[in-house]
Amino acid sequence: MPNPKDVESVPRPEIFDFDGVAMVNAFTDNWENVQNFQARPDDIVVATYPKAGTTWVSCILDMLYFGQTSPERQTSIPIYERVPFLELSIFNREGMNLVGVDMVNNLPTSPRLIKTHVPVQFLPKTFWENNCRIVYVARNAKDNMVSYYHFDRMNTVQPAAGEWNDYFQRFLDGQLVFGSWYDHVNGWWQKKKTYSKLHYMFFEDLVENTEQEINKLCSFLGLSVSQEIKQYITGQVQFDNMKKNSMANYSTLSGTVMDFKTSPFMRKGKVGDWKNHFTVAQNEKFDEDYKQKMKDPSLQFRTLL
Ligand code: PPS
Repeated sequence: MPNPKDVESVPRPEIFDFDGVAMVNAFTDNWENVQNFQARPDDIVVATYPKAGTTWVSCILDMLYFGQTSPERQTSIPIYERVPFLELSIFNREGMNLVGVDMVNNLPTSPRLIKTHVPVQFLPKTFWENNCRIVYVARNAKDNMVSYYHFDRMNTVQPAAGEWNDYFQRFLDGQLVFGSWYDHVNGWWQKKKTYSKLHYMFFEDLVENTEQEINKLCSFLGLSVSQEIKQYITGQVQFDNMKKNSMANYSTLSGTVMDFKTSPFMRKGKVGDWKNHFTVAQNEKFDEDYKQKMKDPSLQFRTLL
């Protein structure tokens, strides 16, 4: 187990091109089993570009489905075990075996809640064949980049973050793990136009009105949940509560793959933190580049509330 003080010296993986998408081994080593994964019709997928609100929505879904029947889950099982990360394959590393496909196949629950960061073209085909429900969460690119930067500083499964200015350019170039944010959010948005069981939601809307987003999720999932329970869940998943909840805040991985002394997983949870990172010149460059890449006027993000 690396000493968190030594996070700088832990070897980091190399990024490589994987069918046009930047990836690292931890997400491609088990690729055949990922692609051959057998979905069930009631499986629910939480798909996101990294750092867009996966954990937040995973906790909401877990409480909606299992909060009444087995509330002890939320206080005894880390979120990454309740909602496994399908393509993750960390084997024999720091004494850890986290193999997403196996973790999903061993889930005792129904429905199974499954996390993925793959771009739409990589989702295993049985999810489409079984007409599974998919919740896609998107976050504005500027805050997404900042959150990812701090995550890459502290997560040894990821390539090193390096200097901020360099990181900024790699984000624009689509050279972070799971590839281009622009391709990711657009790819899933286009899919929504033809696949009705895809619910596309925004991190900013969740911050602005969590309860309203929970209501929309319930309609999409066909769940009838009392107002009282929805309000209870809304309270439980507010940032400050999740930050101190060791089953939601990834602290059980701190000191192994993650180093919370460098940056915690639950960092700020805000809209607009990019303003504390972007220089004026970077912001201008970003906006110009964004216009070139984001051509569909129906997909709009808010960078401030
Ligand atoms: S991961 O590693 O891709 O699964 O990360 P992910 O969960 O998608 O994103 C982590 C960011 O989401 C923030 N977060 C929240 N914000 C507000 N409220 C709640 N409840 C919440 N839960 C998680 C988390 O703090 C990360 O964002 P930043 O901006 O870094 O704080």
